[in-house]
Amino acid sequence: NGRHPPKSDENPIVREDLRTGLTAEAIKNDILENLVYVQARIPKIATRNDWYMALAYTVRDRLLERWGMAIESLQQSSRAVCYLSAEFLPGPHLGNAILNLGMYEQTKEATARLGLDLDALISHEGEPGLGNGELGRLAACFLDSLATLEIPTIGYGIRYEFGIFDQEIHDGWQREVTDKWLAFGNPWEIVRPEIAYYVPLGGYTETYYDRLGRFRVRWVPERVVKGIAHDTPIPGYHVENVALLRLWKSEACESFDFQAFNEGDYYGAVEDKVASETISKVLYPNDEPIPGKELRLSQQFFFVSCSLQDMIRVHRLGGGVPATFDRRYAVQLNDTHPAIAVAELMRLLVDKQRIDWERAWEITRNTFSYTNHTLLPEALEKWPLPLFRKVLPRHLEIIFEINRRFLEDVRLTYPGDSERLRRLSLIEEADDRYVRMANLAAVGSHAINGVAALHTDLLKETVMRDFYELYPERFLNVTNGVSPRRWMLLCNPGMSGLITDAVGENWVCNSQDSIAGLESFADDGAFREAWRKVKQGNKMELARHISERTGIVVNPESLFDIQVKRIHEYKRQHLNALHIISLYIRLKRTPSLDVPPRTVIFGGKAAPGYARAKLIIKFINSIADVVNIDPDVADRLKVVFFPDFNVKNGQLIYPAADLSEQISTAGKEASGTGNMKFSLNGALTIGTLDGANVEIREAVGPENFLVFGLTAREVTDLKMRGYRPWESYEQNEELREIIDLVRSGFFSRGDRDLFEPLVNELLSRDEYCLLADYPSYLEAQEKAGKAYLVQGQWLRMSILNVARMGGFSSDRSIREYLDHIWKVDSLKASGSRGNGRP
Ligand code: OAK
Repeated sequence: NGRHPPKSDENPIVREDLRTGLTAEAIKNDILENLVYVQARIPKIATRNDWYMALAYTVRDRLLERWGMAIESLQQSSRAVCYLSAEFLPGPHLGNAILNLGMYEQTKEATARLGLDLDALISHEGEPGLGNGELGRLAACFLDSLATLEIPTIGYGIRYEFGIFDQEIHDGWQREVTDKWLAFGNPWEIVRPEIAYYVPLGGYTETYYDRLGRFRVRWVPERVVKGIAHDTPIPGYHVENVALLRLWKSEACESFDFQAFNEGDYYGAVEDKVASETISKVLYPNDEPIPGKELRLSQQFFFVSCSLQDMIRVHRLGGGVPATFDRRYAVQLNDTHPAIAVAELMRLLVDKQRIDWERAWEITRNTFSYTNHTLLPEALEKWPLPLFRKVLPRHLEIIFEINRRFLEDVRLTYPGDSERLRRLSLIEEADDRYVRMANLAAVGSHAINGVAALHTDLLKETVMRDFYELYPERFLNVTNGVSPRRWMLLCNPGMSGLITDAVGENWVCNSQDSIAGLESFADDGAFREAWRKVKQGNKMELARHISERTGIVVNPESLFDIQVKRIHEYKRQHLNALHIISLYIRLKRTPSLDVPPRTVIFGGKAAPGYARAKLIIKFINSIADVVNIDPDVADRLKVVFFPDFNVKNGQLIYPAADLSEQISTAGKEASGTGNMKFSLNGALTIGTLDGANVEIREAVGPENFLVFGLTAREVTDLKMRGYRPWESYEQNEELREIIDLVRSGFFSRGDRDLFEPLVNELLSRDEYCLLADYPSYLEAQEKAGKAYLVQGQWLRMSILNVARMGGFSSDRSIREYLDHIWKVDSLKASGSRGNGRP
């Protein structure tokens, strides 16, 4: 359109210098043009949202220049990574894109010339909340790393119209408010009505003989919906590559049923349209599976089918044939939500492409690999057979056939071991029958990984033990990681600047080696002072937001003790709450107590149907109500529940933390990635030996990590012996006092019943062993308080944490996936191994 004059004659989209070729003046002009021609506003009456949109389109234009190149390389590359995930949590795009494109300074100048504040425009953006928690956020960090490492990548998922709910707090309780992320339009996506696929659902199957006289099966669906591609470019850092995030929106095949319309049944005619659009309407807000929800199964199949059909089409465009599908694609199943892909690819290859079963199965197994993200037994997905048959009759037949062949092999390996056969079967045969999605994923994948060393070990010992014994070579660990771009460079510019001054800018992409250079500054007084100032600034900024959002005034000099994550009993926010009560009582009793002032901050959403998690939020807020107005502890203890924890708020919270609470019952948290974000931003961790905490502690050094609590094995042993939590209550005076205080109604305006469900669970069962871990948690907290009082030492530990966290970059995780699972080469690498068999 002539707005971006080509810099090169041969290729109009190649720039001489991607990082500096974007002058402030050019950017300014583009913003103005977009304001007028896209946003239809003149500067005089433009709102902040108008300017934000104009700037967003300006930045997106620069991304789209890279888009064409990325598509081309996708088609030309020998093998591409496809990341199938029901959830993606990319966070706000604008700041990240500006940073990754290397155009921050020019954009700052351009907006200044227009009388605008760039940082205000960046903070104006909301976020696509298309995920519940860490599983979706991990997917987003992985796309960032894949783009940065210049790997041809497509992330496939669902374009939910309503993402995770917004959380409000009223009278201490969580209230869910509908997410409106699309209300003002989404400048980052490109709708592609021409890239659409039909997805059959329901109905029945029938057999027939084809023209060659071969016996075949045909699926006669009850209805067919259409999936339409919505594309978002995900830029790599200072490279020309972008990863492609392709999300599917469901629509009716025909907007109207014209026959019904002509018969005068207007509402009947639009019914199908409404039903079809329902599929991508809303994200299920649970971080555990939702048993028996037909819509959820339809969502999973819908996005998987669109994605596989899309891969086949792109492969064909590049001259490929279905029989070489596995050489073109490495497809990762992000937990079992997309595991139906195993049966769907078989259907597409066998029923549609007429490839024989054995060959199709080989292709399928070469294509897929599966990541497990939880050991919680209640979180393992299984579908009641009647429901499964109703939605996916053909897939059930295919799963039966996969299972028949699989169990035949198992029988040969373990003759007479019918118990094992029962456990390995893809079908659970109890009173009711279920399809086991983890078993389907395991059988249909060539690699199975856990997300932290401990988690992978436990996976092999517990939920996947039989599969591990059967296929030991398929199992490996890939510890999670986080993007140092978003989780340091973008969210913590002050600290990033210090690091760059100290070790150069390589740490942003090559974390492990470069950032380690920071160690030698840990004893440097001037550096420590600069570090302290940065942290202090971050804390003041968070304090400002806390006061705006909650009205609570906190002391930025106090120790910021933070726990942000989904609210769940196994994550034990209520253990943290018990510690607050103990500190409160101690301070009241002994005003001279030598502890630093503390601000305990919580954030996180509870699943709307998880009553006990919602009660934990109320519990925290009730404690806050009492503590925060008590003059006896004023300025020494404050409690804050920061509402609506999401990526954007996280970017504000992690950089301001002194102490990171990672206190799950050992063996329950698969990995954690929040733990990494905190430590990377200079917080010390107080944590159990759970998930990636174990590896973080090893990396930063045990002397720079506050460990406490039972180990995973000790938890199992304790339960085996018979755990009697009430004995802890009886034996520990302080614990008794705390629990009695809660029971007395002290935190609930005299209401003795309000927290009864929490207290009762702790005293009678205590599934997550809070009382067992309580004494050692308290001890570790005391240690943290003491350590904080010796400021120089604390700063030293903080610097060492950052210096030693380089290995937790998602770039490292992705390199491991590439080398050990996907066997995909970077676009910049010469030569190729992707043509070989995976
Ligand atoms: C959600 C639904 C089903 C199964 C797992 C999850 C999930 O979010 N798991 C989380 O995955 C993260 C990324 O690997 C881990 O860091 C968390 O520990 C784990 O709970």
